[in-house]
Amino acid sequence: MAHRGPFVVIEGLDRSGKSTQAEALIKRLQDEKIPSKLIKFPDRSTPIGKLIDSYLRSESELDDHVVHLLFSANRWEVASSIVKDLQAGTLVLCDRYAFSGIAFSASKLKPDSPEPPLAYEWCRAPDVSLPAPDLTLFLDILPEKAKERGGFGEERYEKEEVQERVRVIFDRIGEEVESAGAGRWLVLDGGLDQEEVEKSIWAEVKPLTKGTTAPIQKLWD
Ligand code: FDM
Ligand code: MG
Repeated sequence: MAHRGPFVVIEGLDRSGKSTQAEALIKRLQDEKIPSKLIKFPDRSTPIGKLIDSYLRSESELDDHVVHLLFSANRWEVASSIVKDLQAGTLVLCDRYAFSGIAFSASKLKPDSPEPPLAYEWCRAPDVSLPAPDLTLFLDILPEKAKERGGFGEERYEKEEVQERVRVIFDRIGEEVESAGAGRWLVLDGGLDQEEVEKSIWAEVKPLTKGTTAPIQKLWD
């Protein structure tokens, strides 16, 4: 049976170092001549991504349900190309995925109501059956520490109390990923020095680079 490429996701709070680590990892993979590709969600370049971008910059308002479904649609736009790349033997590295989708939407509150506007299960539903990652690296950081890093506070969700709630939901997601048996969820300390985080990520990813014959799983199925 032919080997396919592994699907690796990096998740975490804003300013946890995801994008820095994703770039360092893709460079390492390319140096090692391992076929690999970096993608990112939201992909702000597509027509759907442009609606998301304007919402995140607070240049437009959208109903919470609507923006959640746009984030999911933004993944479905490229779902089949992820599968194609994996089947061609390419390692696909993804900076944020459906887990951010659940964590940020399900953490929302409304000032005038005790009930969150979007239930956890409702948030999970639109991403059911997307290709499931083989490994998710969750860069854990305390929101108070993330806040001290540059740029925090520019976009809609970059507030300490939002990030606190998001972090709690990410914990729940991690447990569910592990118990569903669809891929590993690994928590890494994103508060450590960049080089240390790079080392621990490489230790996890290197063994996957030989590819796998395991079928691509589907998220939450
Ligand atoms: N975000 C990201 C969501 O709310 N839902 C999603 O499905 C995804 C992928 O968008 F605050 C949030 C998380 C973050 C914001 O992400 C923009 P980047 O990584 O800063 O571009
Ligand atoms: Mg951001």
